[in-house]
Amino acid sequence: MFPRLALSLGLLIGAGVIAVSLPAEAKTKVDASLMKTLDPDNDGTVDLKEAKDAGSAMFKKLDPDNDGTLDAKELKGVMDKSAIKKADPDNDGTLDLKEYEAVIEKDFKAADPDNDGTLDKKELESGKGQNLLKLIV
Ligand SMILES: [Ca+2]
Ligand SMILES: [Ca+2]
Ligand SMILES: [Ca+2]
Repeated sequence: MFPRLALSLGLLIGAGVIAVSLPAEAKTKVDASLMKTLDPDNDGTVDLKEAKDAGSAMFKKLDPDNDGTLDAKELKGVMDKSAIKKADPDNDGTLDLKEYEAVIEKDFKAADPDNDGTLDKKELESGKGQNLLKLIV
């Protein structure tokens, strides 16, 4: 009886670890419908202007009180506190659209190792591309 119980407990704990570790690995898949949103000119890649346009739509979505800035609460799940601090040169604790777009530009460049000014599906789905996707979708 006891070894059985220990075994089931072990299985439960194991399953718990797997369940907990999954979300960290959850990736945003760049499927056809997401690509359509991000790539209005339909050339198969996302350029910086398209990323910024998507980002400013996201900014509006994150700013329901519509005061033109995002505070840490509104940025929850998108940027953590230390990322916000780095992105906030005027140090007022919130990001305005200009500051938000500067982060998009930085993450865009980081996600574009071949430096051709566009992100293809593979670059968007890379680790660095995921950082950018968080800001724009
Ligand atoms: Ca495009
Ligand atoms: Ca600011
Ligand atoms: Ca590229």
